[in-house]
Amino acid sequence: MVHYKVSYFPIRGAGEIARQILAYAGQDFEDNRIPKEEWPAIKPSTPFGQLPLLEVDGKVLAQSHAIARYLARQFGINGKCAWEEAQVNSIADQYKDYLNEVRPFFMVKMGFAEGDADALARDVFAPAFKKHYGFFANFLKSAGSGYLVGDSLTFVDLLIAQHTADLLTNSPALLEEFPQFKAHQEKVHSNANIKKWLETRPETPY
Ligand code: GSH
Repeated sequence: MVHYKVSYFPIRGAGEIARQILAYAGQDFEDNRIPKEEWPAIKPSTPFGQLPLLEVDGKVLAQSHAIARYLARQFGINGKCAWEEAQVNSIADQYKDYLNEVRPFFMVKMGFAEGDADALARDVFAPAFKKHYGFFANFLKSAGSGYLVGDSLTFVDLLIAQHTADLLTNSPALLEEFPQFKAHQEKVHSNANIKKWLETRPETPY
Protein backbone atom coordinates (compact mmCIF):
# COMPACT_ATOMS: atom_id res chain seq x y z
CA MET A 1 0.00 0.00 0.00
CA VAL A 2 1.22 3.51 -0.82
CA HIS A 3 2.46 5.45 2.21
CA TYR A 4 1.43 9.12 2.19
CA LYS A 5 3.01 11.53 4.65
CA VAL A 6 2.00 15.19 4.91
CA SER A 7 4.49 17.40 6.77
CA TYR A 8 3.47 20.85 7.89
CA PHE A 9 3.38 23.04 10.97
CA PRO A 10 0.77 22.23 13.65
CA ILE A 11 -1.87 24.47 12.05
CA ARG A 12 -4.34 24.16 9.14
CA GLY A 13 -2.78 26.80 6.86
CA ALA A 14 -1.28 25.64 3.57
CA GLY A 15 -1.03 22.03 4.74
CA GLU A 16 -4.72 21.47 5.27
CA ILE A 17 -5.72 20.98 1.62
CA ALA A 18 -3.44 17.92 1.28
CA ARG A 19 -4.81 16.48 4.53
CA GLN A 20 -8.39 17.08 3.40
CA ILE A 21 -7.94 15.50 -0.03
CA LEU A 22 -6.50 12.39 1.61
CA ALA A 23 -9.28 12.37 4.20
CA TYR A 24 -11.92 12.82 1.49
CA ALA A 25 -10.44 9.86 -0.39
CA GLY A 26 -10.57 7.73 2.76
CA GLN A 27 -6.82 7.27 2.42
CA ASP A 28 -4.73 6.60 5.53
CA PHE A 29 -1.84 9.04 5.81
CA GLU A 30 0.80 10.15 8.25
CA ASP A 31 -0.12 13.60 9.55
CA ASN A 32 3.33 14.88 10.47
CA ARG A 33 3.00 18.16 12.39
CA ILE A 34 6.42 19.72 12.88
CA PRO A 35 6.85 21.95 15.96
CA LYS A 36 8.28 25.39 15.13
CA GLU A 37 11.40 24.69 17.23
CA GLU A 38 12.29 21.63 15.11
CA TRP A 39 11.88 23.39 11.77
CA PRO A 40 15.32 25.11 11.43
CA ALA A 41 17.07 21.72 11.52
CA ILE A 42 14.76 20.28 8.84
CA LYS A 43 14.50 23.30 6.52
CA PRO A 44 17.81 22.82 4.61
CA SER A 45 16.84 19.28 3.62
CA THR A 46 13.59 20.33 1.92
CA PRO A 47 13.24 21.10 -1.84
CA PHE A 48 12.37 24.81 -1.43
CA GLY A 49 13.07 25.47 2.26
CA GLN A 50 9.36 25.56 3.09
CA LEU A 51 6.42 23.44 4.18
CA PRO A 52 4.10 21.73 3.35
CA LEU A 53 5.68 18.60 1.90
CA LEU A 54 4.06 15.44 0.67
CA GLU A 55 5.98 12.19 0.75
CA VAL A 56 4.73 9.32 -1.39
CA ASP A 57 6.58 6.15 -0.42
CA GLY A 58 9.51 8.39 0.57
CA LYS A 59 9.51 10.54 -2.62
CA VAL A 60 9.19 14.22 -1.71
CA LEU A 61 6.94 16.84 -3.32
CA ALA A 62 6.80 20.51 -2.24
CA GLN A 63 4.41 23.43 -2.96
CA SER A 64 0.91 23.15 -1.53
CA HIS A 65 -0.93 23.46 -4.85
CA ALA A 66 1.39 21.06 -6.70
CA ILE A 67 0.67 18.61 -3.88
CA ALA A 68 -3.07 19.29 -4.08
CA ARG A 69 -3.10 18.83 -7.87
CA TYR A 70 -1.17 15.57 -7.64
CA LEU A 71 -3.43 14.15 -4.91
CA ALA A 72 -6.60 15.43 -6.57
CA ARG A 73 -5.60 13.67 -9.78
CA GLN A 74 -4.76 10.46 -7.91
CA PHE A 75 -8.15 10.44 -6.24
CA GLY A 76 -10.28 11.76 -9.11
CA ILE A 77 -11.21 15.19 -7.76
CA ASN A 78 -9.29 17.31 -10.28
CA GLY A 79 -12.17 17.77 -12.75
CA LYS A 80 -13.69 15.23 -15.11
CA CYS A 81 -11.94 16.36 -18.31
CA ALA A 82 -8.97 18.53 -19.34
CA TRP A 83 -11.19 21.62 -19.55
CA GLU A 84 -12.69 21.11 -16.08
CA GLU A 85 -9.20 20.46 -14.72
CA ALA A 86 -8.03 23.78 -16.21
CA GLN A 87 -11.02 25.56 -14.66
CA VAL A 88 -10.26 23.99 -11.28
CA ASN A 89 -6.62 25.07 -11.57
CA SER A 90 -7.62 28.61 -12.48
CA ILE A 91 -9.70 28.86 -9.29
CA ALA A 92 -6.85 27.40 -7.22
CA ASP A 93 -4.42 29.94 -8.69
CA GLN A 94 -6.84 32.80 -8.14
CA TYR A 95 -7.37 31.66 -4.55
CA LYS A 96 -3.59 31.91 -4.04
CA ASP A 97 -3.63 35.43 -5.50
CA TYR A 98 -6.42 36.27 -3.05
CA LEU A 99 -4.39 34.95 -0.11
CA ASN A 100 -1.39 37.02 -1.24
CA GLU A 101 -3.61 40.10 -1.45
CA VAL A 102 -4.94 39.65 2.10
CA ARG A 103 -1.62 38.54 3.61
CA PRO A 104 -0.89 41.95 5.25
CA PHE A 105 -4.14 41.62 7.22
CA PHE A 106 -3.57 38.03 8.34
CA MET A 107 0.06 38.70 9.33
CA VAL A 108 -1.14 41.37 11.76
CA LYS A 109 -4.23 39.44 12.85
CA MET A 110 -2.14 36.35 13.69
CA GLY A 111 0.45 38.42 15.54
CA PHE A 112 3.33 37.93 13.06
CA ALA A 113 3.53 41.64 12.16
CA GLU A 114 2.76 45.01 13.71
CA GLY A 115 -0.14 47.06 12.38
CA ASP A 116 -3.72 48.19 12.74
CA ALA A 117 -5.77 45.00 12.28
CA ASP A 118 -9.10 46.86 12.11
CA ALA A 119 -7.90 49.23 9.39
CA LEU A 120 -6.42 46.32 7.41
CA ALA A 121 -9.65 44.34 7.80
CA ARG A 122 -11.61 47.28 6.39
CA ASP A 123 -9.21 48.48 3.69
CA VAL A 124 -7.47 45.29 2.56
CA PHE A 125 -9.31 42.17 3.64
CA ALA A 126 -12.98 43.10 3.08
CA PRO A 127 -12.53 44.46 -0.49
CA ALA A 128 -10.32 41.53 -1.54
CA PHE A 129 -12.79 39.06 -0.04
CA LYS A 130 -15.75 40.66 -1.85
CA LYS A 131 -13.88 40.77 -5.15
CA HIS A 132 -12.80 37.14 -4.97
CA TYR A 133 -16.02 35.63 -3.61
CA GLY A 134 -17.74 37.58 -6.41
CA PHE A 135 -15.48 35.80 -8.93
CA PHE A 136 -16.02 32.42 -7.30
CA ALA A 137 -19.80 33.01 -7.17
CA ASN A 138 -19.82 33.18 -10.97
CA PHE A 139 -18.30 29.69 -11.11
CA LEU A 140 -20.87 28.34 -8.63
CA LYS A 141 -23.69 29.83 -10.69
CA SER A 142 -22.37 28.58 -13.99
CA ALA A 143 -21.75 25.02 -12.70
CA GLY A 144 -25.28 24.94 -11.26
CA SER A 145 -24.49 21.80 -9.25
CA GLY A 146 -23.65 23.34 -5.90
CA TYR A 147 -19.95 22.75 -6.70
CA LEU A 148 -17.55 25.23 -8.26
CA VAL A 149 -16.76 23.23 -11.40
CA GLY A 150 -18.78 20.53 -13.15
CA ASP A 151 -21.24 18.32 -11.34
CA SER A 152 -19.07 16.88 -8.59
CA LEU A 153 -16.66 17.90 -5.87
CA THR A 154 -13.13 18.98 -6.81
CA PHE A 155 -10.26 20.01 -4.59
CA VAL A 156 -11.09 23.71 -4.95
CA ASP A 157 -14.42 23.02 -3.25
CA LEU A 158 -12.43 21.76 -0.26
CA LEU A 159 -10.14 24.84 -0.37
CA ILE A 160 -12.95 27.40 -0.53
CA ALA A 161 -15.25 25.57 1.91
CA GLN A 162 -12.51 25.58 4.57
CA HIS A 163 -11.97 29.31 4.06
CA THR A 164 -15.72 29.95 4.27
CA ALA A 165 -15.90 27.91 7.49
CA ASP A 166 -13.05 30.00 8.95
CA LEU A 167 -14.86 33.20 7.97
CA LEU A 168 -18.15 31.97 9.44
CA THR A 169 -16.27 31.60 12.72
CA ASN A 170 -14.22 34.81 12.60
CA SER A 171 -16.01 37.32 10.35
CA PRO A 172 -19.57 36.00 9.78
CA ALA A 173 -20.92 39.40 8.66
CA LEU A 174 -18.82 39.21 5.50
CA LEU A 175 -20.68 36.10 4.36
CA GLU A 176 -24.09 37.76 4.56
CA GLU A 177 -23.67 38.98 1.00
CA PHE A 178 -22.78 35.45 -0.17
CA PRO A 179 -25.36 33.00 1.26
CA GLN A 180 -24.57 30.63 -1.61
CA PHE A 181 -21.13 30.04 -0.05
CA LYS A 182 -22.64 29.12 3.30
CA ALA A 183 -24.73 26.56 1.40
CA HIS A 184 -21.62 25.44 -0.50
CA GLN A 185 -19.64 25.01 2.71
CA GLU A 186 -22.47 22.98 4.27
CA LYS A 187 -22.70 20.76 1.19
CA VAL A 188 -18.94 20.13 1.00
CA HIS A 189 -18.58 19.58 4.73
CA SER A 190 -21.52 17.18 4.84
CA ASN A 191 -19.49 14.58 2.94
CA ALA A 192 -19.09 11.69 5.39
CA ASN A 193 -15.28 11.43 5.15
CA ILE A 194 -14.76 15.18 5.41
CA LYS A 195 -17.22 15.41 8.30
CA LYS A 196 -15.23 12.73 10.13
CA TRP A 197 -11.95 14.57 9.43
CA LEU A 198 -13.35 17.89 10.68
CA GLU A 199 -14.53 16.20 13.86
CA THR A 200 -11.31 14.32 14.57
CA ARG A 201 -8.46 16.56 13.29
CA PRO A 202 -6.38 18.36 15.91
CA GLU A 203 -8.01 21.64 16.96
CA THR A 204 -5.93 24.65 15.95
CA PRO A 205 -6.77 28.36 15.82
CA TYR A 206 -5.98 28.68 12.08
N1 GSH B 1 4.17 28.64 -2.16
C1 GSH B 1 4.39 27.77 -1.01
C2 GSH B 1 3.26 26.73 -0.91
O1 GSH B 1 2.13 27.06 -1.27
O2 GSH B 1 3.53 25.61 -0.46
C3 GSH B 1 4.48 28.63 0.23
C4 GSH B 1 4.84 27.80 1.41
C5 GSH B 1 5.03 28.64 2.65
O3 GSH B 1 4.92 29.89 2.62
N2 GSH B 1 5.35 27.94 3.74
C6 GSH B 1 5.55 28.60 5.00
C7 GSH B 1 6.89 28.12 5.56
O4 GSH B 1 7.34 27.03 5.28
C8 GSH B 1 4.47 28.21 5.99
S1 GSH B 1 2.86 28.60 5.34
N3 GSH B 1 7.50 28.97 6.41
C9 GSH B 1 8.73 28.63 7.07
C10 GSH B 1 9.93 29.12 6.34
O5 GSH B 1 9.81 29.77 5.28
O6 GSH B 1 11.04 28.88 6.86
